Amino acid sequence: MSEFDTVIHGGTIATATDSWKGDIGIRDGRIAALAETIEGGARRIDASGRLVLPGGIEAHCHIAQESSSGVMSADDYYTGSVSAAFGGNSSFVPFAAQHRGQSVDDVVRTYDDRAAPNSVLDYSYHLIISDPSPRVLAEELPRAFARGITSFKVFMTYDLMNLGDGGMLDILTVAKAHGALTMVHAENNDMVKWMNRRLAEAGLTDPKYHAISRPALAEEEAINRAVSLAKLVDAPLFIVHVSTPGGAAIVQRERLAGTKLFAETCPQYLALTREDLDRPGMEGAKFICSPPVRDREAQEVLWRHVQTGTFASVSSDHAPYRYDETGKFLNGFDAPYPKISNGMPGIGMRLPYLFSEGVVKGRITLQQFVGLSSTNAAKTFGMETKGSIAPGMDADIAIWNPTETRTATLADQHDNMDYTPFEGMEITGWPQTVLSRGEIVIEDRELKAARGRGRFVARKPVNLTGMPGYTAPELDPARNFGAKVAP
Ligand code: DUC
Ligand code: ZN
Ligand code: ZN
Repeated sequence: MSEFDTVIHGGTIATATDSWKGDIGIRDGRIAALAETIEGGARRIDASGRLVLPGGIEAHCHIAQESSSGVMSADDYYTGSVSAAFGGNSSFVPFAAQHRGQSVDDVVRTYDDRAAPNSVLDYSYHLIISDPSPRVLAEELPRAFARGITSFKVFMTYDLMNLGDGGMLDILTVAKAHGALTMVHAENNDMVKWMNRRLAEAGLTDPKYHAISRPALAEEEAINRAVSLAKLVDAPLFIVHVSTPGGAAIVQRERLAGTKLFAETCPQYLALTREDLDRPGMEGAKFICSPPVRDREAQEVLWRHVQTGTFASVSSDHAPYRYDETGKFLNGFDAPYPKISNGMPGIGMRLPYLFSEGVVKGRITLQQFVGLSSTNAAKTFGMETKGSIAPGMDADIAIWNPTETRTATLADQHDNMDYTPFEGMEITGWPQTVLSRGEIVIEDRELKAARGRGRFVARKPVNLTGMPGYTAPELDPARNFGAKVAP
Protein backbone atom coordinates (compact mmCIF):
# COMPACT_ATOMS: atom_id res chain seq x y z
CA MET A 1 0.00 0.00 0.00
CA SER A 2 1.26 3.47 -0.86
CA GLU A 3 2.38 5.85 1.83
CA PHE A 4 0.18 8.58 0.31
CA ASP A 5 -3.44 8.66 -0.85
CA THR A 6 -2.61 11.35 -3.39
CA VAL A 7 0.55 12.90 -4.74
CA ILE A 8 0.42 16.19 -6.68
CA HIS A 9 3.59 16.32 -8.71
CA GLY A 10 5.49 18.54 -11.09
CA GLY A 11 3.75 21.83 -10.30
CA THR A 12 4.87 25.18 -8.99
CA ILE A 13 3.65 25.39 -5.41
CA ALA A 14 3.00 28.85 -4.00
CA THR A 15 2.13 30.09 -0.52
CA ALA A 16 1.73 33.64 0.79
CA THR A 17 5.51 33.80 1.22
CA ASP A 18 7.20 31.49 -1.31
CA SER A 19 7.04 29.63 -4.62
CA TRP A 20 8.95 26.48 -5.47
CA LYS A 21 8.81 23.54 -7.82
CA GLY A 22 7.92 20.42 -5.93
CA ASP A 23 5.51 17.66 -4.97
CA ILE A 24 2.87 17.31 -2.27
CA GLY A 25 2.04 14.03 -0.53
CA ILE A 26 -1.47 13.84 0.94
CA ARG A 27 -2.60 11.33 3.55
CA ASP A 28 -5.90 11.19 5.46
CA GLY A 29 -6.99 14.56 4.12
CA ARG A 30 -3.88 16.40 5.27
CA ILE A 31 -0.66 17.48 3.69
CA ALA A 32 1.78 14.82 4.90
CA ALA A 33 4.93 15.68 2.94
CA LEU A 34 6.51 18.33 0.75
CA ALA A 35 9.59 17.46 -1.25
CA GLU A 36 11.28 18.11 -4.57
CA THR A 37 9.98 14.75 -5.77
CA ILE A 38 7.63 12.26 -4.13
CA GLU A 39 7.18 8.80 -5.59
CA GLY A 40 4.15 6.59 -5.26
CA GLY A 41 0.68 7.68 -4.20
CA ALA A 42 -2.53 5.73 -4.74
CA ARG A 43 -3.50 8.56 -7.07
CA ARG A 44 -1.06 10.87 -8.84
CA ILE A 45 -2.10 14.27 -10.15
CA ASP A 46 0.15 15.76 -12.79
CA ALA A 47 0.49 19.49 -12.16
CA SER A 48 3.24 20.28 -14.63
CA GLY A 49 2.84 23.73 -16.09
CA ARG A 50 0.33 24.52 -13.35
CA LEU A 51 0.28 26.55 -10.14
CA VAL A 52 -0.54 24.64 -6.97
CA LEU A 53 -2.09 27.07 -4.48
CA PRO A 54 -3.92 26.93 -1.16
CA GLY A 55 -7.62 26.59 -1.97
CA GLY A 56 -9.40 29.91 -1.76
CA ILE A 57 -11.38 30.82 1.34
CA GLU A 58 -14.43 32.88 0.45
CA ALA A 59 -15.04 34.91 3.60
CA HIS A 60 -17.97 37.07 2.47
CA CYS A 61 -20.97 35.49 0.75
CA HIS A 62 -24.70 35.22 1.29
CA ILE A 63 -25.94 31.67 0.82
CA ALA A 64 -29.46 30.40 1.60
CA GLN A 65 -29.98 33.67 3.45
CA GLU A 66 -33.11 35.79 3.73
CA SER A 67 -32.50 39.53 3.43
CA SER A 68 -34.10 41.83 6.00
CA SER A 69 -37.02 42.26 3.61
CA GLY A 70 -37.46 38.49 3.43
CA VAL A 71 -35.99 37.76 -0.02
CA MET A 72 -34.16 34.43 -0.17
CA SER A 73 -30.81 34.47 -1.98
CA ALA A 74 -30.81 32.44 -5.19
CA ASP A 75 -28.05 30.06 -4.12
CA ASP A 76 -28.42 27.36 -1.50
CA TYR A 77 -25.47 25.60 0.11
CA TYR A 78 -25.24 23.21 -2.82
CA THR A 79 -25.18 25.64 -5.74
CA GLY A 80 -23.27 28.23 -3.72
CA SER A 81 -20.53 25.81 -2.71
CA VAL A 82 -20.34 24.28 -6.20
CA SER A 83 -19.90 27.72 -7.77
CA ALA A 84 -17.29 28.61 -5.14
CA ALA A 85 -15.41 25.38 -5.90
CA PHE A 86 -15.40 26.02 -9.66
CA GLY A 87 -13.95 29.41 -8.77
CA GLY A 88 -10.96 27.90 -6.95
CA ASN A 89 -12.25 27.85 -3.38
CA SER A 90 -11.91 24.95 -0.94
CA SER A 91 -13.97 26.46 1.86
CA PHE A 92 -16.29 29.37 2.55
CA VAL A 93 -17.82 31.36 5.39
CA PRO A 94 -21.34 32.60 4.53
CA PHE A 95 -23.50 34.59 6.93
CA ALA A 96 -26.12 33.22 9.30
CA ALA A 97 -28.55 36.08 9.72
CA GLN A 98 -30.55 36.85 12.85
CA HIS A 99 -33.55 38.99 11.99
CA ARG A 100 -35.45 40.96 14.62
CA GLY A 101 -37.15 38.78 17.21
CA GLN A 102 -35.22 35.62 16.30
CA SER A 103 -33.14 33.62 18.73
CA VAL A 104 -29.51 33.16 17.71
CA ASP A 105 -29.68 29.51 18.82
CA ASP A 106 -32.52 28.96 16.33
CA VAL A 107 -30.65 30.82 13.59
CA VAL A 108 -27.60 28.61 14.00
CA ARG A 109 -29.77 25.47 13.93
CA THR A 110 -31.53 26.71 10.78
CA TYR A 111 -28.24 27.32 8.97
CA ASP A 112 -26.88 23.95 10.10
CA ASP A 113 -29.93 22.38 8.45
CA ARG A 114 -29.31 24.39 5.30
CA ALA A 115 -25.58 23.74 5.09
CA ALA A 116 -24.81 20.25 6.38
CA PRO A 117 -26.83 18.18 3.87
CA ASN A 118 -25.82 20.34 0.92
CA SER A 119 -22.37 21.90 1.02
CA VAL A 120 -19.62 20.36 -1.10
CA LEU A 121 -17.07 22.56 0.69
CA ASP A 122 -16.12 22.99 4.31
CA TYR A 123 -17.97 25.94 5.79
CA SER A 124 -18.45 28.11 8.83
CA TYR A 125 -20.71 31.11 9.44
CA HIS A 126 -20.35 34.71 10.49
CA LEU A 127 -23.41 35.60 12.57
CA ILE A 128 -25.38 38.69 11.56
CA ILE A 129 -26.88 40.32 14.65
CA SER A 130 -29.86 42.63 14.23
CA ASP A 131 -31.46 42.19 17.65
CA PRO A 132 -28.92 42.27 20.47
CA SER A 133 -31.34 41.58 23.33
CA PRO A 134 -29.93 40.97 26.83
CA ARG A 135 -30.37 37.20 26.30
CA VAL A 136 -28.55 37.33 22.95
CA LEU A 137 -25.67 39.29 24.49
CA ALA A 138 -25.36 37.31 27.70
CA GLU A 139 -26.13 33.76 26.57
CA GLU A 140 -26.57 33.20 22.87
CA LEU A 141 -23.51 34.95 21.45
CA PRO A 142 -21.22 33.23 23.98
CA ARG A 143 -22.83 29.88 23.01
CA ALA A 144 -22.28 30.55 19.31
CA PHE A 145 -18.71 31.56 20.04
CA ALA A 146 -18.13 28.36 22.04
CA ARG A 147 -19.07 26.24 19.07
CA GLY A 148 -16.59 28.05 16.85
CA ILE A 149 -18.58 30.91 15.34
CA THR A 150 -16.05 33.60 16.17
CA SER A 151 -17.20 36.56 14.07
CA PHE A 152 -20.36 38.66 14.40
CA LYS A 153 -21.52 41.12 11.73
CA VAL A 154 -23.54 44.26 12.34
CA PHE A 155 -25.09 46.90 10.10
CA MET A 156 -25.01 50.69 10.39
CA THR A 157 -27.63 51.04 7.65
CA TYR A 158 -31.07 49.58 6.75
CA ASP A 159 -33.83 50.37 9.28
CA LEU A 160 -34.44 46.69 10.02
CA MET A 161 -30.77 45.90 10.62
CA ASN A 162 -29.15 49.09 11.92
CA LEU A 163 -28.17 48.68 15.58
CA GLY A 164 -27.36 52.29 16.36
CA ASP A 165 -24.09 53.25 18.00
CA GLY A 166 -25.12 51.93 21.43
CA GLY A 167 -26.09 48.54 20.04
CA MET A 168 -22.76 48.36 18.24
CA LEU A 169 -20.88 49.13 21.43
CA ASP A 170 -22.73 46.27 23.15
CA ILE A 171 -21.79 43.80 20.42
CA LEU A 172 -18.20 45.02 20.26
CA THR A 173 -17.87 44.60 24.01
CA VAL A 174 -19.28 41.06 24.07
CA ALA A 175 -17.21 40.10 21.03
CA LYS A 176 -14.06 41.44 22.63
CA ALA A 177 -14.72 39.56 25.87
CA HIS A 178 -14.80 36.28 23.93
CA GLY A 179 -12.07 36.93 21.37
CA ALA A 180 -14.58 37.32 18.54
CA LEU A 181 -14.25 39.71 15.63
CA THR A 182 -17.02 42.21 14.86
CA MET A 183 -17.62 42.83 11.16
CA VAL A 184 -19.47 45.91 10.02
CA HIS A 185 -21.37 47.19 6.99
CA ALA A 186 -20.53 50.88 7.30
CA GLU A 187 -22.86 53.37 5.60
CA ASN A 188 -24.58 56.33 7.27
CA ASN A 189 -28.27 55.34 7.37
CA ASP A 190 -29.69 58.85 7.61
CA MET A 191 -27.60 60.18 4.71
CA VAL A 192 -28.89 57.33 2.54
CA LYS A 193 -32.50 57.84 3.65
CA TRP A 194 -32.26 61.57 3.01
CA MET A 195 -30.86 60.96 -0.47
CA ASN A 196 -33.61 58.40 -1.17
CA ARG A 197 -36.28 60.88 -0.16
CA ARG A 198 -34.84 63.71 -2.27
CA LEU A 199 -34.41 61.48 -5.31
CA ALA A 200 -37.94 60.07 -4.94
CA GLU A 201 -39.38 63.60 -4.65
CA ALA A 202 -37.62 64.46 -7.90
CA GLY A 203 -38.97 61.30 -9.56
CA LEU A 204 -35.47 59.88 -10.02
CA THR A 205 -35.92 56.18 -9.30
CA ASP A 206 -34.28 54.38 -12.22
CA PRO A 207 -31.61 51.80 -11.25
CA LYS A 208 -28.77 54.26 -11.92
CA TYR A 209 -29.91 56.49 -9.08
CA HIS A 210 -29.08 53.72 -6.64
CA ALA A 211 -25.42 54.66 -7.16
CA ILE A 212 -26.22 58.30 -6.37
CA SER A 213 -28.32 57.49 -3.33
CA ARG A 214 -25.44 56.06 -1.31
CA PRO A 215 -22.71 58.72 -1.38
CA ALA A 216 -19.04 57.98 -0.78
CA LEU A 217 -19.29 60.31 2.23
CA ALA A 218 -21.89 57.99 3.77
CA GLU A 219 -19.34 55.18 3.75
CA GLU A 220 -16.46 57.35 4.91
CA GLU A 221 -18.44 58.83 7.81
CA ALA A 222 -19.64 55.41 8.94
CA ILE A 223 -16.20 53.80 8.72
CA ASN A 224 -14.79 56.63 10.79
CA ARG A 225 -17.57 56.21 13.35
CA ALA A 226 -17.28 52.43 13.45
CA VAL A 227 -13.55 52.71 14.07
CA SER A 228 -14.14 55.24 16.87
CA LEU A 229 -16.69 52.95 18.52
CA ALA A 230 -14.31 49.99 18.30
CA LYS A 231 -11.42 52.06 19.63
CA LEU A 232 -13.47 53.27 22.60
CA VAL A 233 -13.66 49.69 23.88
CA ASP A 234 -10.43 48.55 22.16
CA ALA A 235 -12.28 45.79 20.31
CA PRO A 236 -11.15 44.36 16.97
CA LEU A 237 -13.16 45.36 13.92
CA PHE A 238 -13.41 44.16 10.32
CA ILE A 239 -14.84 46.59 7.74
CA VAL A 240 -16.55 44.65 4.97
CA HIS A 241 -16.76 45.68 1.32
CA VAL A 242 -14.81 48.96 1.40
CA SER A 243 -15.72 50.79 -1.81
CA THR A 244 -14.23 54.28 -1.47
CA PRO A 245 -10.75 55.81 -1.42
CA GLY A 246 -11.73 57.79 1.67
CA GLY A 247 -12.82 54.66 3.52
CA ALA A 248 -9.67 52.79 2.55
CA ALA A 249 -7.53 55.74 3.69
CA ILE A 250 -9.12 55.61 7.15
CA VAL A 251 -8.37 51.88 7.34
CA GLN A 252 -4.77 52.47 6.27
CA ARG A 253 -4.27 55.30 8.76
CA GLU A 254 -5.79 53.39 11.66
CA ARG A 255 -3.89 50.18 10.94
CA LEU A 256 -0.70 52.21 10.95
CA ALA A 257 -1.73 53.66 14.31
CA GLY A 258 -2.08 50.15 15.75
CA THR A 259 -5.88 49.97 15.85
CA LYS A 260 -7.17 46.40 15.82
CA LEU A 261 -8.61 46.80 12.37
CA PHE A 262 -9.04 44.62 9.29
CA ALA A 263 -10.83 45.27 6.01
CA GLU A 264 -11.68 43.83 2.65
CA THR A 265 -12.70 45.10 -0.73
CA CYS A 266 -14.46 43.17 -3.51
CA PRO A 267 -13.90 42.63 -7.26
CA GLN A 268 -16.98 44.68 -8.18
CA TYR A 269 -15.37 47.81 -6.71
CA LEU A 270 -12.24 47.15 -8.79
CA ALA A 271 -14.04 46.17 -12.00
CA LEU A 272 -17.35 48.02 -12.33
CA THR A 273 -18.50 51.63 -12.23
CA ARG A 274 -21.76 53.49 -11.83
CA GLU A 275 -21.95 53.61 -15.64
CA ASP A 276 -22.89 49.92 -15.42
CA LEU A 277 -26.05 50.94 -13.58
CA ASP A 278 -26.94 53.14 -16.56
CA ARG A 279 -27.33 50.27 -19.01
CA PRO A 280 -30.49 50.26 -21.17
CA GLY A 281 -33.90 49.52 -19.72
CA MET A 282 -33.75 47.93 -16.28
CA GLU A 283 -30.44 46.14 -16.90
CA GLY A 284 -28.74 48.41 -14.40
CA ALA A 285 -30.62 46.43 -11.72
CA LYS A 286 -28.06 43.66 -12.20
CA PHE A 287 -25.41 45.97 -10.78
CA ILE A 288 -27.31 47.21 -7.73
CA CYS A 289 -25.37 46.36 -4.60
CA SER A 290 -24.53 48.24 -1.43
CA PRO A 291 -22.31 50.08 -1.08
CA PRO A 292 -22.61 50.89 -4.77
CA VAL A 293 -19.87 50.54 -7.36
CA ARG A 294 -18.14 53.90 -7.90
CA ASP A 295 -15.89 55.27 -10.67
CA ARG A 296 -12.54 54.70 -12.43
CA GLU A 297 -10.64 56.97 -10.04
CA ALA A 298 -11.92 54.99 -7.05
CA GLN A 299 -10.88 51.75 -8.75
CA GLU A 300 -7.32 52.98 -9.22
CA VAL A 301 -7.00 54.03 -5.60
CA LEU A 302 -8.54 50.79 -4.31
CA TRP A 303 -6.04 48.81 -6.38
CA ARG A 304 -3.23 50.78 -4.70
CA HIS A 305 -4.63 49.76 -1.34
CA VAL A 306 -4.81 46.13 -2.49
CA GLN A 307 -1.17 46.40 -3.57
CA THR A 308 0.09 48.02 -0.39
CA GLY A 309 -1.63 45.83 2.18
CA THR A 310 -4.57 47.88 3.44
CA PHE A 311 -6.92 44.95 2.82
CA ALA A 312 -6.66 41.52 4.39
CA SER A 313 -8.82 39.97 1.71
CA VAL A 314 -10.61 40.49 -1.54
CA SER A 315 -14.01 38.83 -1.05
CA SER A 316 -16.89 38.37 -3.46
CA ASP A 317 -19.85 39.60 -1.36
CA HIS A 318 -21.81 37.08 -3.43
CA ALA A 319 -25.43 38.17 -2.81
CA PRO A 320 -27.32 36.49 -5.64
CA TYR A 321 -30.77 37.69 -6.75
CA ARG A 322 -31.92 36.57 -10.17
CA TYR A 323 -32.87 39.08 -12.85
CA ASP A 324 -36.52 38.02 -12.59
CA GLU A 325 -39.57 38.21 -10.34
CA THR A 326 -38.02 35.83 -7.76
CA GLY A 327 -35.05 38.12 -7.19
CA LYS A 328 -34.32 41.62 -8.41
CA PHE A 329 -37.92 42.26 -9.45
CA LEU A 330 -39.88 40.78 -6.57
CA ASN A 331 -41.61 44.17 -6.41
CA GLY A 332 -42.29 44.37 -10.14
CA PHE A 333 -40.26 44.83 -13.30
CA ASP A 334 -40.46 48.60 -13.09
CA ALA A 335 -39.80 48.89 -9.37
CA PRO A 336 -38.01 52.03 -8.15
CA TYR A 337 -34.39 51.32 -7.21
CA PRO A 338 -34.98 51.13 -3.40
CA LYS A 339 -37.36 48.20 -4.04
CA ILE A 340 -34.96 46.23 -6.25
CA SER A 341 -33.16 43.42 -4.40
CA ASN A 342 -29.74 44.54 -3.36
CA GLY A 343 -26.69 42.44 -4.22
CA MET A 344 -24.83 40.78 -7.06
CA PRO A 345 -23.28 37.36 -7.64
CA GLY A 346 -19.55 36.70 -7.97
CA ILE A 347 -18.45 33.74 -5.89
CA GLY A 348 -17.16 31.90 -8.97
CA MET A 349 -15.39 34.96 -10.42
CA ARG A 350 -13.63 36.42 -7.38
CA LEU A 351 -10.40 34.50 -7.83
CA PRO A 352 -10.18 34.32 -11.63
CA TYR A 353 -10.79 38.08 -11.75
CA LEU A 354 -8.19 38.82 -9.04
CA PHE A 355 -5.65 36.51 -10.66
CA SER A 356 -6.16 37.92 -14.14
CA GLU A 357 -6.30 41.61 -13.26
CA GLY A 358 -3.91 41.28 -10.33
CA VAL A 359 -1.20 38.70 -11.00
CA VAL A 360 -1.30 38.48 -14.80
CA LYS A 361 -1.39 42.26 -15.23
CA GLY A 362 1.47 42.69 -12.74
CA ARG A 363 -0.47 44.63 -10.12
CA ILE A 364 0.16 42.09 -7.33
CA THR A 365 2.53 39.20 -6.80
CA LEU A 366 1.45 35.59 -6.72
CA GLN A 367 2.23 35.64 -3.00
CA GLN A 368 -0.11 38.59 -2.48
CA PHE A 369 -2.77 36.74 -4.44
CA VAL A 370 -2.48 33.74 -2.11
CA GLY A 371 -2.65 36.03 0.91
CA LEU A 372 -5.68 37.97 -0.34
CA SER A 373 -7.54 34.88 -1.54
CA SER A 374 -6.86 32.43 1.26
CA THR A 375 -4.12 32.79 3.88
CA ASN A 376 -5.21 36.08 5.40
CA ALA A 377 -8.84 34.96 5.71
CA ALA A 378 -7.68 31.80 7.47
CA LYS A 379 -5.65 33.85 9.95
CA THR A 380 -8.23 36.60 10.44
CA PHE A 381 -11.14 34.25 10.91
CA GLY A 382 -9.38 31.54 12.91
CA MET A 383 -9.30 28.65 10.42
CA GLU A 384 -6.03 27.30 11.68
CA THR A 385 -5.75 24.19 9.51
CA LYS A 386 -6.56 26.03 6.29
CA GLY A 387 -5.05 28.70 4.05
CA SER A 388 -1.53 27.42 3.43
CA ILE A 389 0.51 24.54 2.07
CA ALA A 390 2.54 22.99 4.87
CA PRO A 391 2.76 19.60 6.56
CA GLY A 392 -0.20 19.04 8.86
CA MET A 393 -2.52 21.47 7.10
CA ASP A 394 -5.76 20.33 5.47
CA ALA A 395 -5.09 19.34 1.88
CA ASP A 396 -7.22 22.22 0.56
CA ILE A 397 -5.56 22.91 -2.76
CA ALA A 398 -6.43 24.59 -6.04
CA ILE A 399 -4.46 23.72 -9.16
CA TRP A 400 -4.50 26.62 -11.62
CA ASN A 401 -3.74 26.89 -15.28
CA PRO A 402 -2.13 30.34 -15.25
CA THR A 403 -2.12 30.83 -19.00
CA GLU A 404 -5.59 29.72 -20.04
CA THR A 405 -7.60 32.65 -21.41
CA ARG A 406 -11.37 32.49 -21.52
CA THR A 407 -14.19 34.96 -21.62
CA ALA A 408 -16.21 35.07 -18.42
CA THR A 409 -19.71 33.83 -19.00
CA LEU A 410 -22.75 32.67 -17.06
CA ALA A 411 -22.41 29.02 -18.16
CA ASP A 412 -19.10 28.74 -16.30
CA GLN A 413 -20.46 30.04 -12.98
CA HIS A 414 -22.40 26.91 -11.93
CA ASP A 415 -24.49 28.99 -9.57
CA ASN A 416 -28.25 29.38 -9.61
CA MET A 417 -28.12 32.76 -11.30
CA ASP A 418 -29.30 33.99 -14.68
CA TYR A 419 -26.52 36.55 -15.15
CA THR A 420 -22.97 37.33 -14.13
CA PRO A 421 -21.83 40.95 -13.78
CA PHE A 422 -18.46 39.85 -15.21
CA GLU A 423 -20.00 38.60 -18.50
CA GLY A 424 -17.69 39.22 -21.44
CA MET A 425 -14.52 40.04 -19.49
CA GLU A 426 -11.42 38.35 -20.83
CA ILE A 427 -9.80 36.42 -17.99
CA THR A 428 -6.39 34.75 -18.02
CA GLY A 429 -5.74 32.12 -15.35
CA TRP A 430 -8.38 29.64 -14.24
CA PRO A 431 -8.61 27.01 -11.52
CA GLN A 432 -8.69 23.58 -13.04
CA THR A 433 -8.69 21.07 -10.18
CA VAL A 434 -9.74 21.73 -6.58
CA LEU A 435 -9.21 19.52 -3.55
CA SER A 436 -10.79 19.84 -0.15
CA ARG A 437 -9.27 17.78 2.67
CA GLY A 438 -7.55 15.69 0.00
CA GLU A 439 -10.79 14.84 -1.83
CA ILE A 440 -11.21 15.96 -5.39
CA VAL A 441 -14.09 18.42 -5.66
CA ILE A 442 -13.40 19.71 -9.18
CA GLU A 443 -11.24 17.78 -11.63
CA ASP A 444 -10.39 19.29 -14.98
CA ARG A 445 -13.37 21.61 -14.56
CA GLU A 446 -15.85 18.86 -13.72
CA LEU A 447 -17.66 18.46 -10.42
CA LYS A 448 -16.67 15.27 -8.61
CA ALA A 449 -17.80 15.89 -5.05
CA ALA A 450 -20.93 14.61 -3.38
CA ARG A 451 -23.55 16.95 -1.99
CA GLY A 452 -23.10 17.27 1.78
CA ARG A 453 -19.45 16.19 2.00
CA GLY A 454 -18.44 19.58 3.44
CA ARG A 455 -17.94 19.86 7.18
CA PHE A 456 -18.52 22.66 9.62
CA VAL A 457 -15.25 24.32 10.63
CA ALA A 458 -15.10 25.38 14.27
CA ARG A 459 -13.01 28.54 14.19
CA LYS A 460 -10.56 29.97 16.72
CA PRO A 461 -10.51 33.51 18.15
CA VAL A 462 -9.12 36.31 16.00
CA ASN A 463 -5.33 36.61 16.08
CA LEU A 464 -4.38 40.17 17.03
CA THR A 465 -0.62 39.76 17.07
CA GLY A 466 1.10 42.96 16.02
CA MET A 467 -1.90 45.17 16.75
CA PRO A 468 -1.28 47.10 19.96
CA GLY A 469 -4.75 48.66 20.03
CA TYR A 470 -5.81 51.80 21.80
CA THR A 471 -6.65 52.59 25.39
CA ALA A 472 -9.10 55.46 25.81
CA PRO A 473 -8.08 57.38 28.94
CA GLU A 474 -11.70 57.38 30.11
CA LEU A 475 -11.73 53.57 30.07
CA ASP A 476 -8.35 53.15 31.73
CA PRO A 477 -8.81 52.48 35.48
CA ALA A 478 -5.41 54.07 36.09
CA ARG A 479 -6.74 57.35 34.73
CA ASN A 480 -10.51 57.23 35.26
CA PHE A 481 -10.66 57.16 39.06
CA GLY A 482 -10.74 53.34 38.97
CA ALA A 483 -14.03 52.98 37.10
CA LYS A 484 -14.45 49.56 35.43
CA VAL A 485 -16.45 50.41 32.32
CA ALA A 486 -15.61 47.59 29.91
CA PRO A 487 -13.62 44.34 30.07
N1 DUC B 1 -24.40 44.09 2.25
C1 DUC B 1 -23.75 42.99 1.97
O1 DUC B 1 -22.72 42.72 2.58
N2 DUC B 1 -24.20 42.18 1.03
C2 DUC B 1 -25.39 42.41 0.31
C3 DUC B 1 -26.11 43.62 0.64
C4 DUC B 1 -25.51 44.45 1.67
O2 DUC B 1 -26.02 45.48 2.02
ZN1 ZN C 1 -23.08 44.82 3.52
ZN1 ZN D 1 -22.46 40.96 1.91
